[in-house]
Amino acid sequence: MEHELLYPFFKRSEMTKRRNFIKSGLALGVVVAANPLTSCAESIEKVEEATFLVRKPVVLSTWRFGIEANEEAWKVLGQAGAAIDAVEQGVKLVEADPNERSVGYGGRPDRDGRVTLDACIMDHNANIGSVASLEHIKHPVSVARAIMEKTPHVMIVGDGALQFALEQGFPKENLLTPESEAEWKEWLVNSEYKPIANIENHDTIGMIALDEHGNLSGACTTSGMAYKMHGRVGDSPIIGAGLYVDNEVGAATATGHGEEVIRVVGAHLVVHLMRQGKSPQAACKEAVELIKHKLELRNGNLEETQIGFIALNKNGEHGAYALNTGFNYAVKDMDGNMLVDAESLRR
Ligand code: SD4
Repeated sequence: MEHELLYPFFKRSEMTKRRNFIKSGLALGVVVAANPLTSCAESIEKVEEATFLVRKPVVLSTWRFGIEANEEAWKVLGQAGAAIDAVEQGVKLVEADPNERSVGYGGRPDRDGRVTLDACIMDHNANIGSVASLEHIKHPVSVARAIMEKTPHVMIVGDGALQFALEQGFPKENLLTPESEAEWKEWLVNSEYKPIANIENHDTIGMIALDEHGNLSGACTTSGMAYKMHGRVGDSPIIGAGLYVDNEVGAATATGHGEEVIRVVGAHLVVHLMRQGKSPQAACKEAVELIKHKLELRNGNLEETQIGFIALNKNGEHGAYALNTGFNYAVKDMDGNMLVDAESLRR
């Protein structure tokens, strides 16, 4: 397992805080990297000596479907592959699954019956690519990556995104499955727009990973809010809102009501708070608190709004936080793959 001395950007006092975080992480069942030949206590002793144990590789994904997506990403990470490849492969699994009705193929359509997809990707060099309101393409995350790697731009939307995807050889497909179409027709009867987060306990997939080389990357992909207005774009394809990666600090991604996440530039805020020395968990919590505060100022409906953040830092420490109960995320490292219930501000 990997041990590495880190980080110039943490001051000594922050190191102590982080040491305590690692200890409390142990109490919560979060496993700290340890040489198989040393005990946990010895590992902590090393931490006492201000040596930080980097736990890598590690991958985190939003929601329950993150378990399978993490396994897919691990096929790359476990072979010493790059985080950017891992996150793309991981989320593609969910994009292709017609039974996941909030991402990719089989995603719930907008109110006009059109499946429009949003996705973005970001690597350790701050290379970024993004698509919004893309129709007929099963893997928007790969189109986002192609934008990142093959164009001078970072974001292409709607018809332009479709045109680019077709030029790149992505097949044009019908993404509206009979099941999603039937649900949409049922919705049309009342046409009442009531976005519900935590639908069947899964939603947008955001994935962030730290690879064996110590590089961070992330991806985020969704069909967005069901029955949204045609052309509506949420936070998921917006770098800084739905996803952000700073290879010197950490990475974060969001799920839930995109409008609220955009308002506070959520994922960037979480990473910024980690840069200031906050643990991933504390950073996610503070971002959620700000969203709650802004909602209260506008008399927003706290009960019906869900927001969830997950975050990972360069040490491989992770955390999450949600506005309302019900959000969970999957974490995979060399010790296993587990679903963690996120803490929330509201019960
Ligand atoms: C959006 N954040 O389009 C996405 C969807 C989502 O819970 O995650 N909903 O706003």
